[in-house]
Amino acid sequence: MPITETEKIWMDGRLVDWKDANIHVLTHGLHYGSGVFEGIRAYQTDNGPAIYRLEDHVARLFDSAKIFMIEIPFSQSEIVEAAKAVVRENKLESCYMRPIVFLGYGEMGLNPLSCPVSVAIAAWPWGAYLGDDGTQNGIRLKVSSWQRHDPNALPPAAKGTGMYLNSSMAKVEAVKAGYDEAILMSPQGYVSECTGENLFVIKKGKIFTPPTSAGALEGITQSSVIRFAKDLGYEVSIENLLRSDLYTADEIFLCGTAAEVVPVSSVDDRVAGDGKPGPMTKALQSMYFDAVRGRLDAYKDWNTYVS
Ligand code: PPE
Repeated sequence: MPITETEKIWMDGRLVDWKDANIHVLTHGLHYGSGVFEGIRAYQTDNGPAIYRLEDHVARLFDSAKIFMIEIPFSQSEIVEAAKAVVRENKLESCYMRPIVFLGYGEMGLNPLSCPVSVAIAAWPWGAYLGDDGTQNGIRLKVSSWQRHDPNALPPAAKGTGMYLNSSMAKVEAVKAGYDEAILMSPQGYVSECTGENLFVIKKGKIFTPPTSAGALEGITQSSVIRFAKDLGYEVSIENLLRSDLYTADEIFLCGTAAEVVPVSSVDDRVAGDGKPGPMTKALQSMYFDAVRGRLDAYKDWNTYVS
């Protein structure tokens, strides 16, 4: 999806012009994928723009960095304030935000421990990641021939930049085959997640989503949806799912910061329910869109206003 340029990017402690946020070609992260990142959204609310679950995203960024032994040269609260400044200074009403921490220029080779660490936060207006039609009517999924990485090869709890070659290959394969998005299975044969979204399956009124041990990122949108579902009185279970559970589901949806909440109309050409977004999916989707826009009192703690 194309990027719309904005004015300023926060880089290593200060706001620089968009065109000046550059790096050297021998940057460690470019060669070895040695970086961690987040995807965050800010939404327009009645009290101005609010970043959704900012503190949780920043905490996960620091967890990801810790897993790879990358030391972030800022505190969590400095990054929180920097993120707010990026939305404010670019005068954005709603946007997608990309904080990234990466090993910079100065060392080459696989021992990165003395490499300088850079941090940047960019933000730009970004529409529906899987298309407006997908958000409304549902998307078609395909189980990938690529597996999610084993937790002892690359830890799924970390959002490491290099790890996304796996997702990218699965995405390309699915799109070239005429589908919208891919589902990755774990090496143990359980359903893991999509290329950049967590997956939910609904069967006989009960909601299921795979655990981190199946290779899924512990999604922040996933955790919002679990709370909404419980508050609506639905039963939710985090457990391993088989490929056939996808084929016999009454409803399926996926969720993530970029994608938001998106209904699934079919998996490997097996139609989910009647192929239209189901009632529980629609209820959770509309709750999500209300919560991110600060319209639900119960979840206002999750909206961080930028000014
Ligand atoms: N799984 C993966 C692999 C993933 O990348 C994401 C976010 C999720 C699940 C959902 O996590 P959360 O955003 O906390 O609900 N993917 C980010 C990057 C997508 C991209 O294309 O780049 C995102 O949604 O911002």
